[in-house]
Amino acid sequence: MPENDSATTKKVRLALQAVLDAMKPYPIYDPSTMPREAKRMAFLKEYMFEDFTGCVVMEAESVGFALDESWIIQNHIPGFTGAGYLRALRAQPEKPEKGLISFNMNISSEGRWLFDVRHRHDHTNLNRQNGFWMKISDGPWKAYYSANNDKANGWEFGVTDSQSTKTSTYFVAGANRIQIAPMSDNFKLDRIVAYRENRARCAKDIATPQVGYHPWFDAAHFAE
Ligand SMILES: [Ca+2]
Repeated sequence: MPENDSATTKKVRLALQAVLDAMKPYPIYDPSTMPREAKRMAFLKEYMFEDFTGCVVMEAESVGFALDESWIIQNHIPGFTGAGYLRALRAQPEKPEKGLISFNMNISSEGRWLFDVRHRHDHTNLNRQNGFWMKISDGPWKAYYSANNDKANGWEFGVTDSQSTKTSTYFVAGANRIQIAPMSDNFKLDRIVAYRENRARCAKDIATPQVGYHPWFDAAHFAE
């Protein structure tokens, strides 16, 4: 406390100190030490979708992925669900090396699960730009294609590994994972669904919302 602090100088001094205190950086919000972007991405990459009585709906655009020019999130073509869709930017027909995206599921009903992917392919030759890579649990990476190469249907379910349109695996209770990667550029993925045999209607109904969806996790995060 200064010796000759008059009432006036004290008032000014305290007011000045209040301004200085208000501008002092609060340590935990110091931008230079807060890796906000990286922290958000880490959370998204480990996002765990919950099993909703044998039906898991996952928006393709809702989990994190490396920004290595493999995918882009878009919302240009109407008819998608959720906040948009993933569009493959990379053609890697030989093997999936880049653009791997994980979808983690917390499964409560152990047993045989089926999968499908809502997608679209827009090349005038419907046999082109129509595939992607997918790895289910510990199984091998396999090429999957749109099951429909006869006519342009827009957004649709139905993918095949060239052997069968019934893609399935055995899931244990607890954490399970599927992964995707781009194979042909321009292929678009809207949502991925996993379901028990008797829950196909829930899984294929596009009105079924994404499970574990948080209201603050909205389209604004994915604006281009
Ligand atoms: Ca979507």
